[in-house]
Amino acid sequence: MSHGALLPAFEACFDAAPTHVSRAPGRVNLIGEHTDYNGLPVFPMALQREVRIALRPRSDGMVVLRNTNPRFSPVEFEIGPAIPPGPPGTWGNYARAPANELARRYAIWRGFDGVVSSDLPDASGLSSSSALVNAVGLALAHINQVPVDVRAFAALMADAEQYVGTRGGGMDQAISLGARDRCAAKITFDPVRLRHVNVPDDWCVVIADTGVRAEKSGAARNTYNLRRKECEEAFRIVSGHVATARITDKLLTRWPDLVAAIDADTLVAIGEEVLDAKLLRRFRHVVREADRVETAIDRMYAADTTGFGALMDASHASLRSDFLVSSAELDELVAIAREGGAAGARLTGAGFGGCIVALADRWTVGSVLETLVAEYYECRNITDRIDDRLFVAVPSRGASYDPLR
Ligand code: NG1
Repeated sequence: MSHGALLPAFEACFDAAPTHVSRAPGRVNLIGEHTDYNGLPVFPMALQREVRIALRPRSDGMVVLRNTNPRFSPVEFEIGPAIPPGPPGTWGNYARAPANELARRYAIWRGFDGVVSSDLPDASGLSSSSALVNAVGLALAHINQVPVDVRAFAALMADAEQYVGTRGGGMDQAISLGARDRCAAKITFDPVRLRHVNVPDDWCVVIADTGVRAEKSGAARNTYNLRRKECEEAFRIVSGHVATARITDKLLTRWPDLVAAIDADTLVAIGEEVLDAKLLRRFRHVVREADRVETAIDRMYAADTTGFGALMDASHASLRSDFLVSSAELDELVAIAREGGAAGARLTGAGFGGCIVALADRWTVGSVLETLVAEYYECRNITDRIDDRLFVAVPSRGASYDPLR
């Protein structure tokens, strides 16, 4: 995205020139879904699409934001450690979130005037929300001389986003801040770490949007939070049983301890013994998905498209049947992508709507895109903004805060 209309828009709103641009990309998660809030690895990459804020620091503590998208009304608030939230689901809460958290930890006092623009579809599982949190957070940190160490800052931004009421994990903030060009990254948590892996040159990562919005600040939020609770409960029961039955002597206080101490097959077998049917499904998804992340990274190093694709298919099946976060439209897009020749496809992000990610190579990508257009979008008479709904992701660098002159 170029600065395009952003700078004139700022001048029209604030009658002055902006001094900086704070930008943060969205992401697509290749594999490792609903694992991050359990402290288990994920494997996303940042996109070429991003949230951008043209801004000018103020000499008081106000943050004054306008959005180039007329759907998003103006937002103004004063920085502080207990900022009252706007109505649930409104975009301004994603700007208040980092201001609130930074003010809880540092003596920040200086706000900014800003115009926000984004070429990321919102509520689509591509993490436009965390991109906004990061872009505002980075701006406030720089303006107030708060140190920005990417890994610590990613954890801080993940804590900040809890402000909106979704008990999310830390994947989105970490990849949006720490990504490298041409790379995906394995992210592990507590503390945040990124291992960058080159995406093979002839791999094409296709993103297709169902057009069904996955408002995580709305209805989907409750299901998302419920899944997190179910995972906590399953962990409590299984780790308790493992300790009582002395299956291992290791101390199991977190999910990563459990999956490191006991192999996936044995864990699922233990789950079958001690969990009820619903919790077993959630547990099985998390255990198997964590395993798939490790194997998928090996497959990427080996440039094994077929192997990576098969893991994506297995991930989708598990998210659909065990974790129950897919939808008819997501399943349909996945099936069409496979029919068009994709090596594998799955829902990406939280689910409940939003996007799928499909893996193709340079020889099959044309057919995958054409089949998706013909069998999903044209069938629904969706012809406008097709490039926003269906595109090939370019693994891109993470967020930055740059002077304009
Ligand atoms: P999206 O798809 O951006 O809503 C959410 C969480 C992630 C992760 C995925 C599921 C937030 C900000 N993001 O992503 O942390 O848990 O779901 O893997 O809550």
